Amino acid sequence: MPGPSPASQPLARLLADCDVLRVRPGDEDTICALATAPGVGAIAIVRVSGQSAFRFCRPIARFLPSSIESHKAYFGTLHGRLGPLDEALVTGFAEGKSFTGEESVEFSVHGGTQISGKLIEELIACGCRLAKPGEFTYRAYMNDRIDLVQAESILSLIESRSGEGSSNALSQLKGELSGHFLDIEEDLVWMGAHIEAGIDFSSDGIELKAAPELLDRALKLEKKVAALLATYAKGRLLRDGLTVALVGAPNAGKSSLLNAVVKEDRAIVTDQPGTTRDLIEVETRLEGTPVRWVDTAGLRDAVDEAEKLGVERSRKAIESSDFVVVVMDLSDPLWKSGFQNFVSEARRFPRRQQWYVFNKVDLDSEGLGISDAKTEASKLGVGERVLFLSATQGKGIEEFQAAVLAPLRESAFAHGGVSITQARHVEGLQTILESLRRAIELIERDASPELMALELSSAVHTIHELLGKVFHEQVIDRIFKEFCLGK
Ligand SMILES: Nc1nc2c(ncn2[C@@H]2O[C@H](COP(=O)(O)OP(=O)(O)OP(=O)(O)O)[C@@H](O)[C@H]2O)c(=O)[nH]1
Ligand SMILES: [Mg+2]
Repeated sequence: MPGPSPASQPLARLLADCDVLRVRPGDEDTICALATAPGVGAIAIVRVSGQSAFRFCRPIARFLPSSIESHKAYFGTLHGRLGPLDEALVTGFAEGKSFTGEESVEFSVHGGTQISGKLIEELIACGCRLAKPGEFTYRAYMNDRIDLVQAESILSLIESRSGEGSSNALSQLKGELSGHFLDIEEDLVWMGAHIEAGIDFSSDGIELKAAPELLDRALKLEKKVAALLATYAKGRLLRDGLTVALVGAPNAGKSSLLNAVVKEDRAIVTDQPGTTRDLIEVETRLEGTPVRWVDTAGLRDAVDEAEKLGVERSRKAIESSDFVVVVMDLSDPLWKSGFQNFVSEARRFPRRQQWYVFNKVDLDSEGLGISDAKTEASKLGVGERVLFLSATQGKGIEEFQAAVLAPLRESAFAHGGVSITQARHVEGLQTILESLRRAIELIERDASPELMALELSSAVHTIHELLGKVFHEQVIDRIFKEFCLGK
């Protein structure tokens, strides 16, 4: 049966519900798993965690002393039921001093799958259970070593594909993002408590004392939440990298531009319009950020079926990219009408970054075309988004790449350095923002304080879910199943 809606619970009850984590079947087992990538390598690490970790490891690592010192590595020969297994370094971690918070052991054995596989079999024979994906991190969360946001950051750190992405994940792991969420929680609880305490049941009905102070705090919080939400655009780019679609009319030089950027002849270039039929994707790194360049078929009324399908794919590539680079041929006498069409079409994608690139400037020896194009761009309101280059002569390529990266550096994205990267955080912050806006409207209208209290309780419940302060089984399962085994 569904429980009562959070909005119907008073604040005090919501706060009391925090940190009540439910122990589930299997949570008290001692678990083991390979922590390093399977396959050939110099060493492999097998992890064990749980209340019987030391006891279950002893029959295998007989050289361990009777009192194991935490964080100390012991060297010796491991034994299985059928004889010696390997020479290994074994490190013990006392309860409360390990990543999971439980008694833990790490075996560093020789690499390859054989030895670590046999060691895991022996550990299971001694009473351990094979860990589920993410179960070590799950236990760290359950034992209050990290909150849910930090747990997610571990996954981001492992999966991060850029230097900036991993530093962002590390900031999250160190608790920077949780700190922002805790600030939001503090503001919401402060407001909720003030509303509940300030409800004055006077003879004229219910009214609220200290409303101006409350409104001021609510407006400041609204800005804070909106600013944090705005960091998602950058956070996602840091995590996944960016996709840049090169589009435009046939023969404009899209494939030539792709080849110039990736410094390789990856796409066929000819002077025949309609050369590229299919999408050509090449990945590079710009200042550590992965960038996927997608060369597309020239947009025109296709002359045959293959080209028609290619043009459809070009349109799909526009929809799914982060950046659209419209390539135009400055030497084409008809560039102006093409430019106007592209700008008006781009208005359909207001959120996406657009660049208008005029290629073949080497053919514009007197620079008349450039000055014409600049005037036209200002008229169309895209003067800031125009670039001039020559793909075949390599002129303006570096400036072009810098322009593509510019939004990543824009200070509008900055929020105390850390960005949100998870869709779950976006959903949660949006819900909070909506509740907050409704509460602000209620305060401004001098409406019933009870309604305000309901909105704020609902927002407090959401921030608790974000931080994992309330146990939400499905959310927790969804997060940890993304992890690899042994993490
Ligand atoms: N002079 C000059 N010619 C260029 C430049 N860039 C491309 N070209 C020429 O323009 C022609 C078309 O180039 P592509 O790169 O194939 O053009 P595209 O936009 O990919 O064309 P489609 O695949 O047909 O849509 C080729 O003959 C290129 O050599 C440039 O910067 N200067
Ligand atoms: Mg092409």
